[in-house]
Amino acid sequence: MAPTGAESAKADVPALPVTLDELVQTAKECQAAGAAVIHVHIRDDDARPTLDLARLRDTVRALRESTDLVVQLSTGGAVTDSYEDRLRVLEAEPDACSLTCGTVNFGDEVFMNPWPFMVELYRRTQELEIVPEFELFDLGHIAALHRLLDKHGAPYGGHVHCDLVMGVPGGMPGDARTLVAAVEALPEGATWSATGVGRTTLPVMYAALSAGGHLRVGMEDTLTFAKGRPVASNAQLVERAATLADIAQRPAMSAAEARAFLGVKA
Ligand code: KMH
Ligand code: ZN
Repeated sequence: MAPTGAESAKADVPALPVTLDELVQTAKECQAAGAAVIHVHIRDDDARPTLDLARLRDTVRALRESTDLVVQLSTGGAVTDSYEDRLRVLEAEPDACSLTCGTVNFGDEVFMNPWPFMVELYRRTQELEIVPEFELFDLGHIAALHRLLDKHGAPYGGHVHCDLVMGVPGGMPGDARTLVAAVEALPEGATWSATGVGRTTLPVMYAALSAGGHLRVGMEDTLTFAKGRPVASNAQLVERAATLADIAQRPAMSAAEARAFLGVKA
């Protein structure tokens, strides 16, 4: 579950959780609705994206006190964040972190993930025993993931877990045939979730459920619930995903099951 992201403004999306209290409340609601992992971006007092380390530490602590969710901090941040700040995120000691496997056009911006940065981030996850979730925005990112594993060994957690982020303008499209192509290219034994951004939310969710994947949903990626109907809350998106997963006979994992599945440090 990805409740906030770095791209939307609170002024435009009043339901977006931006304070610590809002984030914790959202996390509790989403866990009750079936979420097991929270992918976290935080905001400053003016609701702008920040990677402030003290705030990240407070956030990890507060989420652990109030929920059992696997706490996965974003190392992607906002497109304007420095590599140094993005690497420092790991010092907040999360259970897991995102690790994007290549640069990608990101709407009108560029989300920068050059090879040396990827390698440094990966080595730090191994040293600090933080489970990386490999974020794949494009098929070329999967080739970079293979190269990373070949050169730098297995991830902490014991197996490779990925998230296909589909439908970003500039990345791979969010449709079933692209999802199948991406899944077929993943490393042997990898597990994966998928996320469809914007109007690709539902096609990607159905495709992921039928192809054996897990789901990431939330207001980082989806602001429209249905045509003409803005998302009311993150829990609304989690409830829909959990319902579809139940119908597909692939019910959501508990947070405890997700911890064991991902190999999170006890
Ligand atoms: N906000 C994007 C530039 C991640 O969290 O690792 C990057 C992003 C990916 O959201
Ligand atoms: Zn993110």
